[in-house]
Amino acid sequence: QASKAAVKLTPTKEDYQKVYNTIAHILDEAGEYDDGSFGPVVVRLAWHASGTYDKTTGTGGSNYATMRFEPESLHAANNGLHVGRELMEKVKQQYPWISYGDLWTLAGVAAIQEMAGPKIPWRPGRIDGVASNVTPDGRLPDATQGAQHIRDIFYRMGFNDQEIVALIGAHALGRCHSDRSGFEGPWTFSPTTFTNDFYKLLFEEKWVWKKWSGPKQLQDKKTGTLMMLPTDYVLTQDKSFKKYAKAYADDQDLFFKDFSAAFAKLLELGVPSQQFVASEPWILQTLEEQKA
Ligand code: CCH
Repeated sequence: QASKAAVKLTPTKEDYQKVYNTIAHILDEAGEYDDGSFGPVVVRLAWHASGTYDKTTGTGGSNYATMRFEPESLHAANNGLHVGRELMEKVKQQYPWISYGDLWTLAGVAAIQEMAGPKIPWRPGRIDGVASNVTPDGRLPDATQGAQHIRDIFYRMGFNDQEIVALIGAHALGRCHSDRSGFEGPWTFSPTTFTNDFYKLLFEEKWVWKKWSGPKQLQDKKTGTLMMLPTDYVLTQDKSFKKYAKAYADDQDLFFKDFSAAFAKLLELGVPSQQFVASEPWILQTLEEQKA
């Protein structure tokens, strides 16, 4: 008879729900960190792990979790994401069978859902790569640029204008840190709750250039406490982007539906479909739903 330890079973949806739950609890144990949640930085980790995808060469994306390796871990765009990676290391120790790509993307899903966002369909199947799989610098967007740059970057991943605008709405969450990106401040008054406030504020507030020695960014004229990146502001200036941004400002349900679809797509970029364990993505439950 085989000893218990030798029996290796394929993890089930219930096993991944357990990992989700562990992540959800850790996101909340942030104490004085930022606005009291690790949720936003973990969403950013999932996005930067996935957003390196290049559809022409099929390289990049979340499959190999290459941000673990230098030089990708040191790319300026990834400044500060060691916070998220180190948090996830604790989860990895508890569930050594999960791949880093699955862990980081699942953490992004848990963070969105626990911060009152939409359900994000997700399934496991990413495998760990090696250092030679790292992606070149420059695949993630540069906040100082304009509409052409945003399109170049996101079209390379296979997204259209509507999906681009929906994805950037994640800036309802979190904040910029001058010691990470050079930019400073939050986009909304509720940076740990997923809302369509990013778009609402873009249109409702008057935005003026911040007078400071840091990189060019906008601030709301009324309070001076909120910020927009040049690339965020472009969503109100470019005709095609503006159409979608306005629609999301007016309709939170539409934003939730479109964000969910685009974010789920982002998290699967570059993962060969035969690697997926389940033929359809799963919907995992929030901690709150499991209480009921
Ligand atoms: Fe972003 N983002 N992002 N972003 N981002 C920053 C922070 C967050 C750009 C630039 C920046 C997406 C798209 C873009 C988050 C999610 C997403 C920062 C500040 C910059 C700069 C980093 C710092 O200083 O800590 C640009 C440019 C684009 C596209 O044009 C997309 C897409 C997503 C997810 C779907 C989240 C969340 C944060 C907050 C992180 C935190 O630590 O609070």
